[in-house]
Amino acid sequence: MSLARRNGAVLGCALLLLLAAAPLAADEEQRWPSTLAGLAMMAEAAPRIIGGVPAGEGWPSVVGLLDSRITSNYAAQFCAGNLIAARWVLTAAHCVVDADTGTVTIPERLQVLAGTASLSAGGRRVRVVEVIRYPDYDRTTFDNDLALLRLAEPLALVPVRPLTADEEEALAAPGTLATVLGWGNTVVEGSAPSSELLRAEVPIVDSEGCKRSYQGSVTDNMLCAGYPEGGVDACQGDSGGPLLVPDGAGGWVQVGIVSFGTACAVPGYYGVYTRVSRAAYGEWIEGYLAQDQNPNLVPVVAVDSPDTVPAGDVVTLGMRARDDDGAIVEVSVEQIAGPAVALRSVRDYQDGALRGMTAVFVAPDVSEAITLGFRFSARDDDGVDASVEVDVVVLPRAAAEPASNGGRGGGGAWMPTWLWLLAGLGAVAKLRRKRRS
Ligand code: 4AZ
Repeated sequence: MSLARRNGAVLGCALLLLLAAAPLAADEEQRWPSTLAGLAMMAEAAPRIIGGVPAGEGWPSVVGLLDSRITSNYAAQFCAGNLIAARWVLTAAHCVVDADTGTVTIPERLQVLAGTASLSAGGRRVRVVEVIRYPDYDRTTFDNDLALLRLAEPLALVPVRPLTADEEEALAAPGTLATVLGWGNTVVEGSAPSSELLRAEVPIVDSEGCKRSYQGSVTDNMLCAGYPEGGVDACQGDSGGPLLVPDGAGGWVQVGIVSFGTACAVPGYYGVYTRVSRAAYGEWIEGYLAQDQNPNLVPVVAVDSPDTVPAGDVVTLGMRARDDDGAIVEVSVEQIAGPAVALRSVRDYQDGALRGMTAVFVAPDVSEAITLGFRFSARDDDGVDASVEVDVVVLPRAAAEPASNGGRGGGGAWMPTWLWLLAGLGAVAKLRRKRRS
């Protein structure tokens, strides 16, 4: 589910939570009248709905996905994920892609809660520096529902790796009892997310049975788990969390990602999971994880800019940054030479990752040629900076050659798409590249 929707749902269910006396954070319980507190304790002892039991602290790879704008972990949690390597979390694409627009959530909006089974105590919020949805994710069918989150730092927690295609038969055959974990909804009707990590055991179901029950909307990229009679299932808020099976050596391996289902725990409808063992997923994931084996590389910064511009024109400068072993976390621009111009800049994102910056200014009115200098900088997730300086010569109107700026300008309309078309203008040759690290 999208960030906004969960936030709404969480707010909406706050009252319901109180009325149902579902377990709340310990410090919140203490503020309740004693009768309510008593009710809360009864609810704590009652069997968890949708067949879950408190998971305890033995699941360090399971992390909560939080909306970074919300300070309470309980209110901020909207999905889950699984740490598959020290700085990589595997989650559902639908957790980080807007269902209506397809926009990928920017990393700054996300945090990962790691190192705790409780949303009310312990653990640590870790920054996300890159959100990568699987390229073939289909937000209307939920096909290929997976995404990777690159964390700002490696975590000293034991990861649980994804199941590979050749292990599927031995470790995840139909009938295998798998374990699903999450902080999601604990009631079939209404909304009561859990403040403690819950776990439930569900058998893996053969694909034919699952496809029948969902009448064709389940693809070979999906896997089902659950009981025909219902009663045990993942639910809203568990999305993105892992479905695990024993790895045969005393550990666990991730076989699924909580993806969707018709309601929760109802008869005739299994829980549907992303089938992690698809060979294409393995290759895609490996490509990103392999980055961690590289030594740190400094970010590379390139700027597209025209050599010369006529006075009065709207000028667009585009900076692209790249970091082969990680992610760009900050970009900036400053003017370093010439009469000050009012520089407007915006960060550019692609697939949720910071990719660069676009800066726009109006070339000042001049009677003779002047040179304006700008410095673009980028910082990567290892804290390494790189920068590039670029000069733009402003010519008096009369002296300006009409074609020198590709006919751009005219009324200040800003068209970023032009920017990349200008790359071949040879402007890059004029750059004075300066790196510092
Ligand atoms: C959800 O909305 C969701 N019963 C997750 C899992 C299931 C249903 C809905 C499976 O995030």
